[in-house]
Amino acid sequence: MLTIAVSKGRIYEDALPLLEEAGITPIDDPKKSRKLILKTTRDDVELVIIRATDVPTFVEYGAADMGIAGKDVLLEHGSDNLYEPLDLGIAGCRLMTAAPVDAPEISGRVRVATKYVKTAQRYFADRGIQADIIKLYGSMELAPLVGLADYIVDLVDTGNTLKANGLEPRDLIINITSRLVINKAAMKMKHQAIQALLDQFETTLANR
Ligand code: PRT
Ligand code: MG
Repeated sequence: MLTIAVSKGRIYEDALPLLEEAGITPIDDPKKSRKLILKTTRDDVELVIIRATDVPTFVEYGAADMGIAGKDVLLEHGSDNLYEPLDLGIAGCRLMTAAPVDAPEISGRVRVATKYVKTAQRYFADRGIQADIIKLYGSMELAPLVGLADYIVDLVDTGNTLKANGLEPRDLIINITSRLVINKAAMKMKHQAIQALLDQFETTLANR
C-alpha cells in the first residue's frame, strides 16, 4: 500500500488531475465526505487528507509514504529528512512582504506579523534588518491595520486580499509551488512503486 498525504484545499484541487493521470481517483470526494483516509481507484494507493502544514510531519515520520506540500510549508518545516524530488508546478503563488499602501520605508527595527516565523526571521536577518516577528495563525492582513505590525509576510496570488485590506505587496521573498515529498525509508522499501509513480508524474508534467 502507498499512502499519499494531501491537504484539502487548493493543493488537492490542483493535484487531482496529476493523480488521475496516474490512475488514482479518490472514491469519495473529500469536500463531501468526512473520511480522512480516502480509498482510490487503485487498490494499492490511498490518500490521507490533512492540514497543509502537517504534510511534511506525516511524511517525515512515515505515516504517509509521500505527500504534496507547498514550498512555503516545506521551508518553514525545515527538515532534511525528506526527499523532495519533484516540483509539481501547482498551487503557485509568491511569498512576499506587504505593508499599508504608501506607508514609508521603516528605518531601524520593524515588527512583522506572519505564520512563516522561521522563513521571515531568515529573510530579514539575511538583509541585516532587525525584525521582531509576531506569530499569527491567520488573518495576517489585519495586523498592520490595527497597529500590531509594520509588515506582514504572507502568500500572494492575485493580490486581491492585500488590496481589499489597504495593503500592497513590497518585496518578493520566494516564488512558491507545490512539491512532491517522499519518506526516505519508503523510498528504499517501496522503491519500485514510488519510482513508477514519480515517472508517471514527470511524464504528465512534461506534456503540459
Ligand atoms: O489548513 P489551512 O487552511 O492552513 O490550509 P489550506 O486549506 O489553505 O491548504 P491548501 O490545501 O489550500 O494549501 C495551502 C497551500 O496552497 C499553501 O501552503 C501554498 O503552498 C498554496 N497556495 C497557493 C496558497 C495560495 N496560493 C494563496 N493565495 N495558500 C494560501 N493563499 C492565501 C494567502 O494566504 C492569502 O490569504 O490566499 C490569500 C491571497 O490570495 P490572493 O489571490 O488574494 O492574493
Ligand atoms: Mg486555508
